[in-house]
Amino acid sequence: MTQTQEIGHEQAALARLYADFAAADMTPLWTQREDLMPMTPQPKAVPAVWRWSTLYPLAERSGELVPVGRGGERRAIALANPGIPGQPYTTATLWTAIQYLGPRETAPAHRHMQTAFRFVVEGEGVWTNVEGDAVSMTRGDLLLTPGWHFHEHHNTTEHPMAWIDGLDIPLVDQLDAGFFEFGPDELATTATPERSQSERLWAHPGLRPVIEPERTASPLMAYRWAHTNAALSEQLALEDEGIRATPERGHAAVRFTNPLDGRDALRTIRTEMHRLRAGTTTASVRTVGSAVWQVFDGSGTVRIGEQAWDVGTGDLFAVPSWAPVSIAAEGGQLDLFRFSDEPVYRALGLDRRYVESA
Ligand code: 1HN
Repeated sequence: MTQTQEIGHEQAALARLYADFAAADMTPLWTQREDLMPMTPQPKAVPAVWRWSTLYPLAERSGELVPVGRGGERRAIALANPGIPGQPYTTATLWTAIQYLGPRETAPAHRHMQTAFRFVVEGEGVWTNVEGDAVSMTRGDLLLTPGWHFHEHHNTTEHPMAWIDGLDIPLVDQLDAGFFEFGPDELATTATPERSQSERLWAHPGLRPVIEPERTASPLMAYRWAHTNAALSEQLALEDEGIRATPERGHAAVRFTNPLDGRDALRTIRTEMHRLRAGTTTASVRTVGSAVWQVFDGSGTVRIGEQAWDVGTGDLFAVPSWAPVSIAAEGGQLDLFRFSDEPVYRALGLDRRYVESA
């Protein structure tokens, strides 16, 4: 055989080998290594911004055209990352939606393994009943719905209300861990108390009731703006007094926690509120795992990777895994709500963080 004939022979044998791999449902690593084990995270989700001025009118139109009720369950419209086409996912692990409830409307009871929260940038008048406990929703409040808790929503007023939902739907989908159950068709309660039972029992600073709770999820269903605002203001005031209080200069931050153990308020989702003094620019930080931010008050510029956006009250942005993010408060003080999947990465030993030097 000539050398050329030998090479031809080997190529034909290789082609047969690959064909036989495919026929046997096998894939060799050497053709795939960079997809399977990239040098750094390669998220499909891309940095993206959604404007409140776009979201709200579309939610309002849904309110006029689309009823809310059994089956669909919620008038929630997901923020779908353009890097993950065909899926209603904001990042690889997080689902974010604007939900709209018209005057006197009700969203029926159900429960699911997916963990959820609501965050309110404007409006009031809806109560979310969590396991039969009526929890009011007003601007700046964070309301929890831990996994497998029955919940329903109820607008008791003559005006509509919209808010943001965050859930770990993509994560639970990947893990094939989803269970769902419908609840009763009638409201568990039509009560409209100022304070939920959960707050009356659990929202006293540094004090926990001595009874043993029934669950390990946070027993506190509402984190009120008055407390969040005071905590942030005090951090900046203490910083002015020369006391160590903030994660970086001009940047106050609090994390919402489970009063049972001081860990994240939700098992799979980290929730935080950040306040930047006017003129402050944060360090550029990369974290493994993804996050979604919503501007609560003020305006500024967010840089994610190579791109920059001007953002204002109500605007949301998605930060994919390992994308560097930096936020600048331009004009006045800037308040932002942030949620992420960090507790999951932490629990699995996959967490990593890198602060780029200025
Ligand atoms: C859900 O239960 C809510 O309770 C919001 O408000 C969004 C998306 C998918 C499945 C269940 C809510 C949801 C959801």
